[in-house]
Amino acid sequence: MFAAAGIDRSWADLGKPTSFAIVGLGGAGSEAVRDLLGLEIPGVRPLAINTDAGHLERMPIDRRILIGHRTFRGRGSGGDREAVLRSLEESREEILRQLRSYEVVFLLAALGGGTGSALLPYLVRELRESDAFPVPVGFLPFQVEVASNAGRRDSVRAALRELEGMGGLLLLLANEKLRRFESLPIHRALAVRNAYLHDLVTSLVDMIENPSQLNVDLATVRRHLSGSGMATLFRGEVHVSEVERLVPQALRESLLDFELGAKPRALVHIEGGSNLTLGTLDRLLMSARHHLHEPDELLLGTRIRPDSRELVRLVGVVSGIEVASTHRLLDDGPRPVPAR
Ligand SMILES: Nc1nc2c(ncn2[C@@H]2O[C@H](COP(=O)(O)OP(=O)(O)OP(=O)(O)O)[C@@H](O)[C@H]2O)c(=O)[nH]1
Ligand SMILES: [Mg+2]
Repeated sequence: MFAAAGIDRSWADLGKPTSFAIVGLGGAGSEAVRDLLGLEIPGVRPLAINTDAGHLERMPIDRRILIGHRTFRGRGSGGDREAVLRSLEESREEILRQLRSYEVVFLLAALGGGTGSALLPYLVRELRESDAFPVPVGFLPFQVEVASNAGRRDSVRAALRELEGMGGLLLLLANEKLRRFESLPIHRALAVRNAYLHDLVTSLVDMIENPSQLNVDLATVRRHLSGSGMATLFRGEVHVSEVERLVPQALRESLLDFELGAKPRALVHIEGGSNLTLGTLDRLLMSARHHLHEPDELLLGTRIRPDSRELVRLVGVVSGIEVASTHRLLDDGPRPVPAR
């Protein structure tokens, strides 16, 4: 019957698991991918792309792509986003040959440098034109970095303009929000951000690969997220008796300053122990709807894990947001000295 319809592959072939890749772009993006490897992301292929050969060399990742070597001689772009964009044509085929074989491609980049901030919008556009579904995550630099380096602000502004102009999903995390952990060593503070990334990746893989009682598949997740626009992550964990606290707490602790817009959308993945009841799930969902201002669309995935015991964990993507973090970062130039 399939052959008659022009499909010559077997059912088994068509039912193959979804292929996932997580790709670090530039220095910070690649470092984030390396850190995620230590947290385990089974079923997801890690890759790194950079203009900086030395940095790539140090990445314990099999698939590494050096780009722009004629222009930068393997030395990194030194924040020159425009030069990276110009050099991309020489590497385009190689990058796309490697990336187009995956169905879902997480792309991680800091927006304040040259390489990651040029690659992120470029690859989102290219992958959307193929069959792949890109999930872009941009890190906004610390306020102090931007205040002391106008080039970083220009890179962030240009990358955001391109990404926003294209529409579709863009997840943002602000480094500045890590300042509440300022007494921690830097790598421990970054580990907080990486925990968000890890939960994003593992919960989307789980939703797509292991449909739960509530049936969610790749097409549904893709359709939902593709219509999302600017978005961020929230995550948290509470005792089963306190599920009403979970969503407001997770939203308060998110790594971006934002306001919910008029039409928020959300994707929520919930994990609980075998005693997670319909009543608890219902209370959690009512609370989510309330704190997310009755979103137009709320896509839900659930997973029962006996080892969760009395804990309920949640990972969410909220979109349709007004991002205060970017306004603050891009508009706050040096303050004029008040006249005496
Ligand atoms: N090194 C590092 N920098 C981070 C991390 N997260 C965010 N950043 C920020 O990343 C920005 C610098 O971007 P990089 O990723 O180093 O730049 P790049 O994309 O490699 O671009 P060029 O080196 O300029 O070509 C700075 O604003 C850092 O604050 C991280 O985990 N590690
Ligand atoms: Mg670099």
